[in-house]
Amino acid sequence: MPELPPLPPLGPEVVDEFTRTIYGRTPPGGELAEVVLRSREDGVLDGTADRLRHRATIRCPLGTLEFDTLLHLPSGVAAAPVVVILNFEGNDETLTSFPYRKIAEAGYAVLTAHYQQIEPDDPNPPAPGVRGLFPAETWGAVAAWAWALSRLLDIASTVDGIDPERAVALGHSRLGKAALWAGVQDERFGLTVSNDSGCCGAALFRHPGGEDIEAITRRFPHWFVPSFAQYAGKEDELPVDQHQLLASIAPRRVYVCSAEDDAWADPDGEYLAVEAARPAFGPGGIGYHIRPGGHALLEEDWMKALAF
Ligand code: GTR
Repeated sequence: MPELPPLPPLGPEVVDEFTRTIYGRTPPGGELAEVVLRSREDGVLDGTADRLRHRATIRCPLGTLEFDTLLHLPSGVAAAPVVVILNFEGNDETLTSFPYRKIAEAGYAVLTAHYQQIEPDDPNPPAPGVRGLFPAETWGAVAAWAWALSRLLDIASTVDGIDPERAVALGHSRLGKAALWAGVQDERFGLTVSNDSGCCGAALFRHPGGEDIEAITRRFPHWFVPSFAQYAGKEDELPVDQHQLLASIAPRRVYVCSAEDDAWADPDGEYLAVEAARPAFGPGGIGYHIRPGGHALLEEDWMKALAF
């Protein structure tokens, strides 16, 4: 493996380099205009949680963005810490894929929205997403999803029963990349969790294995700034590497989850990034697990991350 860029000095310059080279600049603005309660069911999941659905409106410079959220609050908790997470298949699909009952029993609230209601995952989207609501900006879709995690926290902050001072940004795979970028930029997140986030997430570019810049920019050009593709096959010329991304979140906490059979996300490269970033954190500031199995966000990942 080629030598990694040095960990120090960290600071705004390193984050600027990630902005310029990979993710693009997130524009200022985008204000929460309205959060309308659509439904509320108390005592679901055998009385462990209350389930609320909202419709949120965000006012952006060139128009408004509307999307639906699904919230689970742990029953009987006055001010619960909250996990914000985008989902892949729609809010209702999380009712069967997220371990909501266990999460509620652990005392956490979860607020989720469907990622493609924010920004389509398509190099030639049929309709523009939130990026079309800001003038002349160059952010990629990963940055738009990261922006959405911050908006989810804005929404959570308006709801009784949540302690917005204890907020977790969590994401799986491409949305794990977004969670890390949200964690770097939004200091309200006390914990950032990436699950199987791989290339442009927690995995080192300079560690060979799994997805590389050529593959990711060919298949997903819309995720990043267009100029990132110039680094295809030139990983060791990148001015940054992902241990610096993790370290940029310090002193706030980070937890990285890998899976043994998820070679495309390069679990070894994720582990090495965590170890290289560790000196930037205080004791217990960064954690890692690897579990058997493949590319998925499983109950074990949720519960180990929340226990951390
Ligand atoms: C893959 C992509 C990865 C990862 C994954 C996912 O196709 O190559 O970077 O993001 O999708 O999001 O499941």
